[in-house]
Amino acid sequence: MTTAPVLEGLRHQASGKVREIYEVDDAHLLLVTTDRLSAFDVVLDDPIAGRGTVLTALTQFWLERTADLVPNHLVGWRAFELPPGARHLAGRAMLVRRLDMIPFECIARGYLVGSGWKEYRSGGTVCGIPLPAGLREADKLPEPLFTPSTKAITGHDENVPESVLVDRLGPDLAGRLHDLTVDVYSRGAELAAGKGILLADTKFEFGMADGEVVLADEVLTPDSSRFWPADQWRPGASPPSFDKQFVRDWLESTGWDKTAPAPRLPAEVTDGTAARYRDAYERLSGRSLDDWLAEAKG
Ligand code: PZK
Repeated sequence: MTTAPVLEGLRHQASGKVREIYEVDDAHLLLVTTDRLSAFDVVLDDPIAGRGTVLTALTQFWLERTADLVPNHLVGWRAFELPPGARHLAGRAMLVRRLDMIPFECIARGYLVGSGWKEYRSGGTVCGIPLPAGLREADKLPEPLFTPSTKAITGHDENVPESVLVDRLGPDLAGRLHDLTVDVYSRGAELAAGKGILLADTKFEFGMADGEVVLADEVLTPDSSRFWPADQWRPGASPPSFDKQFVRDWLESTGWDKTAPAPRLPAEVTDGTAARYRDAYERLSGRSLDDWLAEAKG
């Protein structure tokens, strides 16, 4: 547990595991992503150099490539667009529109994995949605599923049937969230597949502004999604995570009991992980991270 940095002229509002939010004015917030990484639900002491920049660059990339599908909260990310007290954070800070957040996580699943695979194996459904028989672990689903969840009071999120969204938000808004979730995921998954990366599933957050649904938060990053290297995907086994597998495998090899603090990571593990994050951005965007960062810093 650490304290969020003091930024001149900005009031700290909230901390996520590896991110911070500050208030800019009535209509804007600043989201800052750190270089820290969590594994097995523990935030590690050793930063992964450039990780905050990759998560920010990926979000900026995807928001630009989905802006024709849905308006989004991003207002600025280049130094000159940020409040003066945050310009030194250019590359891992985003100025965003302050929204009324919709209190559901909008999840799209394109592949049968994790808790979805377990539920399918026991009863042929995923989040209560019936699927064809005979699917294997990590199989591509016939169509992406919309499987919303809600923040449970204690820690982890709780899946809810789509009917709960219909009851709480009304059929029009619930239907719009379903369609946007599937459409933005499908756009991302198709582009990524062409670059050798499978997006197995992802989580979106939406908010409202002026009566309009707006895409918020981070978008199609390895923290909000499962990224798989396409060449290591084969149905019948769970593919390794593109980014965290290297850290998880090393931590497992130490015999660590998964309670904080985690063991300190050797340089080859932090450096190898940093290289994987950078590679994910560069493969997806076709742009060097240094080039993007130079534009951010101005
Ligand atoms: C908002 N979070 C999650 C993100 C954290 C927590 N555009 C917005 N308007 C209003 N609220 C939010 C957003 C966005 N995005 C997002 N919580 C509130 C979150 C980053 C760091 F500590």
